[in-house]
Amino acid sequence: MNQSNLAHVMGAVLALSLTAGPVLAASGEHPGTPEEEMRYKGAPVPISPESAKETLSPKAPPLTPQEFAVAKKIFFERCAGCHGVLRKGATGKPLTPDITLPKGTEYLKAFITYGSPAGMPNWGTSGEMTEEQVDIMARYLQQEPPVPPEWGMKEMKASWKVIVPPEKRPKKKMNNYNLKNVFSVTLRDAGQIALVDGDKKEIINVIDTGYAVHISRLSTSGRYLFVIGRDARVNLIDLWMKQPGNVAEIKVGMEARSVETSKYKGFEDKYAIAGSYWPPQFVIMNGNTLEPLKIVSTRGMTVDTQEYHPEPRVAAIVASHEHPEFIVNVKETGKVLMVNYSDLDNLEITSIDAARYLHDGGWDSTHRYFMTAANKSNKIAVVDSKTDKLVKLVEVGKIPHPGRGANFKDPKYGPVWSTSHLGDDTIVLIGTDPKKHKKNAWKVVRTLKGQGGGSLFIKTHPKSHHLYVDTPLNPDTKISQTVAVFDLKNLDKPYQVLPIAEWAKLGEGPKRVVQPEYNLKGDEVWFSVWNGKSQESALVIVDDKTLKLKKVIKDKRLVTPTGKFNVNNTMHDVY
Ligand code: DHE
Repeated sequence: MNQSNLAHVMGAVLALSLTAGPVLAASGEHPGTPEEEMRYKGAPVPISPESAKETLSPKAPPLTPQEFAVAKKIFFERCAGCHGVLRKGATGKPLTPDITLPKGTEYLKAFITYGSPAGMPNWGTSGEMTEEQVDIMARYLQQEPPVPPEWGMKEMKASWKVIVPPEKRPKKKMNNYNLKNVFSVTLRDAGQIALVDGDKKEIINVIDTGYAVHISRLSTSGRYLFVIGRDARVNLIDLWMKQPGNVAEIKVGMEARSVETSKYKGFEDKYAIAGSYWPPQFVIMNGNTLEPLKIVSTRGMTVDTQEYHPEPRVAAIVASHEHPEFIVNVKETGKVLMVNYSDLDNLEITSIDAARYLHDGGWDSTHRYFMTAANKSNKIAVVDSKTDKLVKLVEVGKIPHPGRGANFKDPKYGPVWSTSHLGDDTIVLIGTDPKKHKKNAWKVVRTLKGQGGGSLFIKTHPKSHHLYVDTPLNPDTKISQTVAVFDLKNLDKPYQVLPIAEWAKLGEGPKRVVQPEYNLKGDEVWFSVWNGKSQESALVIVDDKTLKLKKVIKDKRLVTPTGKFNVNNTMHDVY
């Protein structure tokens, strides 16, 4: 079993143990968590366990310092992604001592050892964990959670490097690449990105970035590329250089997922922002150098029960086109923060109540309304970036996961934004035009049936009449290795299935087909065929008109490609 499966099992066993009562393994399911979602959530937390200070809780069974070290490592690598570093609960159930202490060591041990009989492998009897480790984990969970250190201005400044200062950078573009058609491709497990020339379909350069690198975003001018790793390292890449490469870097915390740049008139290329999972905060930086300027904590009260949450992680961030504002999704509190960057010394933040747990999202076609997934609430929150108000919480399917979503005109209902789901096979279309199609606005006007659950990303382009829906986390390889294409001119027509992984002609491996991304012209769609770290992966390019294979890019350097960010489409929020 690989580490990520292990993590899910661990999460499943623990969560089950704390919710199912004292009957051993009464249900075979991770409560409320479909298999597709569990596959998604298990990345190890890149916080060094040694840095998290433990205190012995007098009421809990004792642990030696060595046992603490073992338990922390297991917990950070395998459980914290779902349960939170402080075990306060997120997509996984809370595992704080007020819950675990009354259950006791023997109870916890039994669940960790035997797991659940209905298909979920178990720790002890599977041999993944020794009896001793099970015992350590059972005792560890009754202790107060060890708290990793904070990461403030001092630590950020110490990690900050300007590799090429702005005055030493080119004054004009020094290469002949058609930059608007360059793709930044996440090489997840290599901790790198590949810059790929979209015209020639060749790798320009492979650049070192953070651990388990996650997303790329562009500055307004398109000159600077920002990349963030799960270890909270941000890299600033200058695309004007003869050989584009890193010009600055910083570590903004210990774990992070999102980065964005200022896009409002007069602030182009001026600021960048990065949000972190740990510590729960965001930082506004100088857009040319990554110098950290302002750090803001996101700790606070949850939107619904209005209880204090010590670890509200920062999920998606988008830059407003209506005001000099960053729009920051705070996952565990369920609040959307409109952070006005026009005066960093007198920072104005409008806090909008949405729902838990906020994750990803994108703009409607007018770039006024931010459509964002509150995934555990099965809702899309619509935020008006002009009035800085919540417009609506729209009920959708199970665990919406739009990426940035897809905008198009429904032949019957007018402009819509759409999302697929992790937890079911539907694609919902939400009306987004409150002026000309008032009665359809902020309502699900149509629901399409896709191939299955486990979808992460959906994409179209203003010049295309196709809608692509991936399903990389579906347990059936016939579904995870293919993509569904809908015809937007005739939504009643059944979708077509493109055998993307088969076209790539790779060897063994999961070969998940993930994240459609268009080229500059909007006439090609690029897919990653995401294989294991030591296996061959590929990029597959489809001709959008004919839906035929156009090109497969294979290269030893393309290790675990996942996200792809076309410079033009990312700069201008085209999706
Ligand atoms: Fe992502 C976007 C968080 C796992 C590929 N992912 C995002 C965003 C967040 C997020 C908050 C929105 C950023 C923004 O717009 O500012 N992702 C997380 C997780 O917490 C999670 C569930 C588990 C983890 O431990 O990291 C997770 N993500 C994954 C993957 O396993 C994916 C499929 C492969 C990979 O590269 O790791 C993955 N996430 C992506 C991609 C985007 C993304 C490609 C950007 C989509 C876009 O079109 O902008």
